Amino acid sequence: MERTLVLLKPDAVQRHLIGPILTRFEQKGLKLVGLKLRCFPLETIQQHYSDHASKPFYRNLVGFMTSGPVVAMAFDGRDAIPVVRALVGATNAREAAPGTIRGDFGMSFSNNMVHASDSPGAAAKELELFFGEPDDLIDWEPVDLGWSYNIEEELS
Ligand code: FUP
Repeated sequence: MERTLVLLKPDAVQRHLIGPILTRFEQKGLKLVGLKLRCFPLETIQQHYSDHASKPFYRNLVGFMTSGPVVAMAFDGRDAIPVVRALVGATNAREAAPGTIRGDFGMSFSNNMVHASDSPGAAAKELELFFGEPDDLIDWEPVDLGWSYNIEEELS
């Protein structure tokens, strides 16, 4: 099982897309284990995007991500990191494939609605940053687990 971080960016919140986007992840069979609506502090967002600190778009990106509420979510699933990235689609929403979240809901490169961890290392760091407090993450067992997966083949 892998755990990954998803952020619904301020454009998704302002455009009333929290429900439709969360539905995509739920319907896929990912297990929601953490959920927060916050205006995250500037320092949190700066740390989150620290790999991009030297890039020309960094200032705009941090300004955008602190411009309003963000929804942080954590999901569990087999191969959850690549599965979530595939559901989200290409960074530039205009180029993202139809059927992906960015491909279906957006037209912008920078206002692209969703962030998703891109590797196990990034996921670990990002989960600690957004869900690092005790009780932030909830472990629970969905009753349909044996229907979403073949337990013997995939979860043993
Ligand atoms: P992604 O992994 O698809 O979320 O994209 P990146 O980590 O490469 O970039 C983080 C965010 O910076 C993107 F979601 C959009 C923004 N960005 C720009 O605004 N301009 C760029 O040239 C590259 C990224």
